[in-house]
Amino acid sequence: MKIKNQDSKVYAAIVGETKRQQEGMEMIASENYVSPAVLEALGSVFTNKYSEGYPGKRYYGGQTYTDVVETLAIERAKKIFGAEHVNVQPLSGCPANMIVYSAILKPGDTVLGMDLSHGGHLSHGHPVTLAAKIYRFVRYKTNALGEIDYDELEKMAIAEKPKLILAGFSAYTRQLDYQKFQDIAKKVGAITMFDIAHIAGLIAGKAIPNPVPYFDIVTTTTHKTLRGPRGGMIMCKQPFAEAIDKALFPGFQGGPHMNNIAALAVALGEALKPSFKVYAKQIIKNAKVLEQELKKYGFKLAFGKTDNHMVLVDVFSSKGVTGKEAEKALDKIGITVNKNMIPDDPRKPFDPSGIRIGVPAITTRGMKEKEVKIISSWINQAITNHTNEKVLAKLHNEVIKLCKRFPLPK
Ligand code: DSN
Repeated sequence: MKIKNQDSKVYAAIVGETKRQQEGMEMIASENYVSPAVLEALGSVFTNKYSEGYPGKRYYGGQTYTDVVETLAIERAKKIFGAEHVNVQPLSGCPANMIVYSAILKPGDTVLGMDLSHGGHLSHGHPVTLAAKIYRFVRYKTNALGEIDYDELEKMAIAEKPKLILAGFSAYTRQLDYQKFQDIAKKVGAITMFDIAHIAGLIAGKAIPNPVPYFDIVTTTTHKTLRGPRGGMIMCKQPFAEAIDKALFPGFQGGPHMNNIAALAVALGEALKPSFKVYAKQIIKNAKVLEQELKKYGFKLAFGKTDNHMVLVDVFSSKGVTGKEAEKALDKIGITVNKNMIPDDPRKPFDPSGIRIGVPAITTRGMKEKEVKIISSWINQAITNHTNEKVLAKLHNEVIKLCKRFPLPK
């Protein structure tokens, strides 16, 4: 590495982070490990290039090869998701969502989006966001069975007359009824949008049904289950294409990050391979085992169960341990998760009742049901002994040993 001689401080941080990732278990549901090919593309000379505009219609010269990689990314995404139109330039998920809002809404327009504590996402209209200052978001929730309350959603749609009905989540663990969203939107004349950031890889690997045919617009990040570089993507039906492309550039962003787009093309190439289907299906199997094992240890899960890659565990009512304490205990044994609100959480966001645990990254390392059972037992032991440093140190050694048997992608 050239950095070693040039900048010892950054080099040391890279070495440290590499060791942390190798010896620790990444169970933050939105994280993953990219392949060396994706990393190479990210570190390629494409980072040097400005390419405002779109393939064949750029504002600067020298676009022979940027057009190649952007077109490859678009065509591969279309093939994977069956999308009519794809824009691969959003810098990440929040900008992608904001670009869509600005393309189809006027200030003050109403949007129905999922409540954050019920698994939604900040960018779906949480009051602290810029989007919520511009548009009028009304939030829907899940019912006692952990399902989206579609009857309530329909009533809200009729009462609120939204311009946009937004599906999507960052901590919700159940399969959505795509048809119901479409039917409700049709009834009130709303546009439909689904932010599939968390489940894009499960859809690409055909482990869960593809929502792209059902929704007018679909946004995603590219670095979660899809296992690509950090970035975003917007897919839409043809009638929305021009407005969305213009809303992105010149409306919202400047030059696209072409090294990310090259890396995305590589990742989408990987997602087209049969091995990605095996990966996506294994994620679902691993999450199911995690769900069953944690229930066996007496943990209550928000939404009752999981149909995707993660679980949301109510550690506070299950074990009297807060989300913050559980996150810290797991950190000490080398398992990284995040504290998370549960539906209508009586506690505060900085120390909520829950933790969110996901399996995409450990599945990339090749861990299967057998390992997930062991990991579940360690999670239980760490949380129930969260003040016992001796137990935590012993568990940490076990985690390191297992991680060494399942190295990061080479
Ligand atoms: N931060 C991502 C997540 O963890 O779900 C979503 O933006």
